[in-house]
Amino acid sequence: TPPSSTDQSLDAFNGDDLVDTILESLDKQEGNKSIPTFVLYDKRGLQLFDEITHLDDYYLTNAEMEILKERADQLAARLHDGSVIIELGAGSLRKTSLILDAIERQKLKVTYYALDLDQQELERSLGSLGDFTHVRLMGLLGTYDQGIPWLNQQFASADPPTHKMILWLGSSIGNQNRRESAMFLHRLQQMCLQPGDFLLIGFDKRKDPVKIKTAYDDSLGTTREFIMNGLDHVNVILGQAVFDRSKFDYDSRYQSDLGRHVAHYRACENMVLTYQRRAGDQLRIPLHKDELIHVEYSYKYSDEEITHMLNAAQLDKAEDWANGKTPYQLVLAEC
Ligand code: AVJ
Repeated sequence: TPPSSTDQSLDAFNGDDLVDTILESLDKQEGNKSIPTFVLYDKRGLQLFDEITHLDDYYLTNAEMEILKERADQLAARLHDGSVIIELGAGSLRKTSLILDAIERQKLKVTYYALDLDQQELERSLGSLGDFTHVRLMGLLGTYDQGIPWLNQQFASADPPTHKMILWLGSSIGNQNRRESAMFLHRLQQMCLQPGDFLLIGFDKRKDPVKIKTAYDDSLGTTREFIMNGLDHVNVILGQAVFDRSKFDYDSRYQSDLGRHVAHYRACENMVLTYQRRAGDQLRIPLHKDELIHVEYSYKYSDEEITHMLNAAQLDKAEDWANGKTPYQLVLAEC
């Protein structure tokens, strides 16, 4: 089955929206400057992230894959003919293939939608999955905010309602703060899920701070390159060389009290970022030496925080699958 990519959701994706979003998040006082996390995921960013998932230091992917290997059959048994799987931020699909293989073994007619940000990467990863007879593969290009309403519309009028399972793996839930993630899960349910639908969520758990810090500042420097590439992507989006990468460094910190890793760009010297507006005027953003620009959070969860998250999002826990070796948790939640 050739993957079919929809481009309905492309519209807002390269336009002035993104430019404004980036400029607004930068044009703040010292301490409040940020760059939206999605800039990390252009074509090169997706490739670098895939490299990260193969690193020993980045324990998350292996921990999740070990659980999935063990539980894929149980997971597939929760689906039936006509069920739809939607993966938010599908990536390389290495771990997803464990699930799809199990569905194929159980001969279930299931449609799988992979939502991600780069068309070529999406096509390449879907193409690498091999042939399925029962599972149908679909690519969906865009952000969550674009893909989710589109999917919702696709299935809105289905009667009986289409049975759905949403995959939110790889600790993607950690990229927003705890309140935002709870709100996102709640909204997701309200928008496109019915009672009996499932959400599979991968939580990285709190653990030895050194292990976490090493995962986000690996010895090969792949994470550093992944983060720094975000500045190149910002320049592409802005259409101007606003950032000189050589004047910035990657600042990686694990805040164990808050249970989160924080990624910043650190200015190596005093400078003024300048953006030439179409109207003719210039936006000038001065930076001090050592000033930080936030780009990414990676929140870690304790058992209590997982329970709290599910309660706040009004989800029931159907399964709770742990990895004994490396604290990591897959939760199958039911609406
Ligand atoms: C893909 C968002 C789960 O936060 O662990 C990896 C991204 N950033 N190394 C994470 C990431 C730095 C990753 N997520």
